Order: sequence, then C-alpha cells, then structure tokens
Amino acid sequence: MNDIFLQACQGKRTRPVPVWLMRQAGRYLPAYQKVRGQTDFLTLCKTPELAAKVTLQPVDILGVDAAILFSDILIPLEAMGVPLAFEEGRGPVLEPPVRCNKDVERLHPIDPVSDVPFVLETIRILKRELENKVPLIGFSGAPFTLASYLIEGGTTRSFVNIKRMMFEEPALFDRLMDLITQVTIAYLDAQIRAGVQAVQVFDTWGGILSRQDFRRYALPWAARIMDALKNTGVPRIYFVLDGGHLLDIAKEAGAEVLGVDWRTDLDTAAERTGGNLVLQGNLDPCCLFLPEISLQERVKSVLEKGARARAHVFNLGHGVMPEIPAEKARLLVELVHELSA
Ligand code: 1CP
Repeated sequence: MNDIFLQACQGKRTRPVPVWLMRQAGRYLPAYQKVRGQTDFLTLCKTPELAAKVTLQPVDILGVDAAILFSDILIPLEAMGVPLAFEEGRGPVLEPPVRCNKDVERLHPIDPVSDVPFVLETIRILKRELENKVPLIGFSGAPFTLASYLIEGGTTRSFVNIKRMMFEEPALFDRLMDLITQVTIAYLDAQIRAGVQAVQVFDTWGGILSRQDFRRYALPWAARIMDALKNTGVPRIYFVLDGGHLLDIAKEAGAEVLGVDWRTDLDTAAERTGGNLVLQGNLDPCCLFLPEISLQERVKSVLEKGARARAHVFNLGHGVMPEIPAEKARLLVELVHELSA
C-alpha cells in the first residue's frame, strides 16, 4: 500500500512528499465531464457507483497519493432539513435561508446511516475498489462555513446576514453552531466507521473573520469537532482558506495537519505555528497555467519551504479550477514526486 500520505499526516518526513489536490475530481477532467454530461451534480453525489467512479478518476489519471470522497460539504445541510439545489451559473441555493429563531427550530440533527446512506455506501465501494492502493480521505465543512451557507442561503460576498446574526443575536448564532457541530461530528464519525482513513474539515469562509471574531465565532466549534474525533486515531486536517492571519489560532483547534492557502509561504506558516505541525499546501492553483519550466521552479520552492514544517503534504492552495488542462495537473503530481524523491 502507498501510505506516504498517512505517514506524513502522522508527522513523518517522507520521500517522496505525498501529493493530492483539493477538488481533484471535477470538471477539468474530461472523464468527469463525461459522467456529468449525463447526470446533474446532486444526483452524482447521491449515486454511490457514480460517486465512487469519479473519486477514482484522479487516482488513475494523475497518480495522486490519496483519494478524496466525491461529495459536497452542503450534503448534510440538506439532511438537516434545508432544501438544496445547484443552479447552473448561480452555485448552491439553500432556501429558505436560516435567519431567525423559528428557522433554527425547523432544523434537526441527522442520523447518517438513514439520512445520508449514499455517502457511506460510496465509501464502502471505494474501500473495495481502492484495495488499499492509496488512503481515502473523508471531509466536511467547518461549522462557520456551513452556517454561512445556511444563513446567507448560498454563496455571498458580503457575509452581512451571518455577521448580523453573530452580533445581534449571539445566543441564536451559538445555538445554530451547536446543532451544525453535532451534525458534523456524527457525519464524520460515520465516514470513519465506513472506512475513511483521514478527514479534512474545510473552513472556506473562516478567513473573512478578524482574529478576534474567528476566536469567538468559529474556533470553538471547529475545536469541538477535532476533539470529538481525537480517539478515532484518524488524522485530522483543518483548512482555513485565506487564513494566513489566523494560523496560530487555527492550530488551537487541535488538528494534526493544517492546510495553508497560497497567500502565506509554508516557511512563514511553520514559524507562525511553532514548527511542530504538519502542513499541507500550497501552490497557487493558477500556477498550473505556467509553462513546465516555471511550474517546476514553483514546485521546488513550495517543497523547500514545506521542509521547514514537521512534515509536508503537497497540495494546491485551494481547489483545481475547471479551466486547468488535465495534463498539467498530471505533470504537477509527477514533478512533486520527482523533485522530492
Ligand atoms: O458542476 C459541477 O460538477 C459541480 C462542481 C462541484 C464539485 C466538483 C461542486 C459544487 N462541488 C464539487 C465537489 C466537491 N466539493 C468536493 C469533492 C472532492 C474533491 O475535492 O475532489 C469537495 C471536497 C467539495 C467541498 C466544497 N464544496 C467546499 C469546500 C472546499 C472549497 O472549494 O473551498 C465548498 C465551499 C463547497 C460548496 C460548493 N460546491 C459546489 C459549488 C459550486 C460550491 C460553491 C462554492 C462557492 O460558494 O463559491
């Protein structure tokens, strides 16, 4: 079994450095587009044979050192009682949004076995088909990020509704965050029981907060999730997009691996977190538009800076974009392996 990803998560400096890519399954891959051409996104997430198929595509095509379950962070929110749709060009829509006491009252905890059986079945299929070739990563959104989708009703630029609830009705915000956290713990725990070998918690919008507000309105619930999963022995990765100013605080959540986006160099990140954490990242996804020779220089630089951390898992600083040529993503994986061998 290729377990360099798990070894690095546990703090071992491996040769080569393991690499996987956030959103490694997706529209930049012609093989994914072929499946998506016949199925809408939510149906794809809810059809275990298809979700497993697209999960495996980047493992075969790119040669990455880990697979990540194909699903979406918004799936458990639908199971909590908020209708979810993905509209072409508009992104996710969660309607009606959660804004007042009555809206929070309508939400309910989930039993993953009966409410999201397709996720657990996808994991079981993947465990069979991967035959331990590479480890399987499970994931969830972080409570602050999930709350932002619930309260805003979709993607936002201003975050005015979530911040309004934080500041006008902190007790209601806390109650909503408690419920989301309870759901997320049950959801990740079920994924681990079904067989995932690491989990990543995506805090895509945590980075919009100041240090003071991140500590009050995001960290406690992320920390509760990490703490609840501690005894599973499965490595926990916490990724806060645009979180360079928050790294030392994010560390307090207790995950063994911190994801870092491209805005903060990994040597700086290692310094800010005391040098004893495993770091994951952090090539700017747009560097995949560079010609090979320049891409090679960038990969070298990320590897050199990543060597300052306790251990390093190579990744992009955020997800692969649909415009990236699949061949460049494959080249990236090859370069990481060659240059860190
Ligand atoms: O058209 C399509 O095929 C749908 C595009 C797509 C895909 C491929 C969406 C819609 N989600 C996904 C899969 C997905 N989402 C994965 C799969 C595993 C992998 O990495 O290969 C993962 C881990 C996610 C996680 C996710 N979904 C996040 C966190 C990570 C990140 O990118 O910051 C977020 C914020 C979402 C919400 C989401 N899902 C999809 C869209 C368009 C959005 C909205 C993003 C936004 O609000 O700007």
